[in-house]
Amino acid sequence: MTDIRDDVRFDFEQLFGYAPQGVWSAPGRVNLIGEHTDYNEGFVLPFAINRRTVLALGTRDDAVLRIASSFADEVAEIPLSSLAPDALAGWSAYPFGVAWALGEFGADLAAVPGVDIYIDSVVPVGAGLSSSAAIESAVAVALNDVWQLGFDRPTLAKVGQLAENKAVGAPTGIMDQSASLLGRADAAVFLDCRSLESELIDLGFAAAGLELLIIDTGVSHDHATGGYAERRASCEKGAAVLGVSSLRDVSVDDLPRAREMLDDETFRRVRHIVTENQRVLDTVRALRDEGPAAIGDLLDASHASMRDDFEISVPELDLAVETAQANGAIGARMTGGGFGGSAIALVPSGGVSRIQVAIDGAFAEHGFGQPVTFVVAASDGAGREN
Ligand code: GAF
Repeated sequence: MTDIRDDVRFDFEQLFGYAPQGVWSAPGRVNLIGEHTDYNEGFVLPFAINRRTVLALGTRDDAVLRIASSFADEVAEIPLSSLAPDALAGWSAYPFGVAWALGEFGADLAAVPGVDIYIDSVVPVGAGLSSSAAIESAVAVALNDVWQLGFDRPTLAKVGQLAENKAVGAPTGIMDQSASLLGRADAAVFLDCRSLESELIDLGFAAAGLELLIIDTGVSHDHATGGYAERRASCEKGAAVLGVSSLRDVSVDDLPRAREMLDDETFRRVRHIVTENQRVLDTVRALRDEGPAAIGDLLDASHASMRDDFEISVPELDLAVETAQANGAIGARMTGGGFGGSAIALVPSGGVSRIQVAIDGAFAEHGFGQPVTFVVAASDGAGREN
């Protein structure tokens, strides 16, 4: 089997006609718990996964950016001086958007050389595993290195988020880029999305005889349109009516009063965020004090809250979760922004194939498309490969 790092070097040289200066990579992420809490200044607990986006980069002697990839036919090209959110479209808006956003954070784009970049990826697209954040983070660390910008990782996460918000047009939070940049093997990133302080929490899955199974339903989603932005707007409305700057400032004890002040739908959106923040804190405590076998009920409760209160699940995700729970998973939930994508199940090591078979059977019985199931491990965040 060839190594993707050798492949991108080879493909870069074939396409651009010279050897790249180096190879960088960044992982996708899975969120263990803490959904839609990031843009409410709450808590999240994602981890970087062992599926990476890899790029080769070479500097040019002019001020032009050229980007090619294994997943698009054309070579996209733009002068550094023309970078602006409105000038970007299609998949190249992700990498070009990062270059633009570095400028917004203070990089002098008039003083840096142009670059050629070739990108390849084994992060599944549309699966809710942040293939987009993986591209943004790989490009951010690579440009930060070759342009010698000296930004720290929390700042690079904000750069990636700005690219996604303004160049791609998806009103997403800071979680995905943070996981891709701050992740470590066998650990989750416990991030306070208000202070942006983070801490690595040991997962200990292997020592506990557990595996984290991803069930990609194949139902694709898009956070630049529709439901994601609507949920964000509901949260902002709830915070405004309750007189707080963000739902981070609402506690579980405040919920009875919130019920009296809010319409039913907004109340349920708020209740999801408030209880989900508490579940993240409880999950961190359980991981520290008792180990991962103790977090199953929290995962299950998170799914129920997303299905019933936040209403971002779909029948395929509910079926994946219920089937995993009924076939030996100690906990399961949909993960990511919702409206499609993947579910996760925390499963005893010997029980993975039983759950896979049960899920395949259940999906076939319901006439749903065949899901893709695979185990992921917590891995290191973005960095230079060679
Ligand atoms: C998507 C977004 F990009 C994240 O910022 C986060 O809001 C997540 O959905 C839901 O938790 O992945």
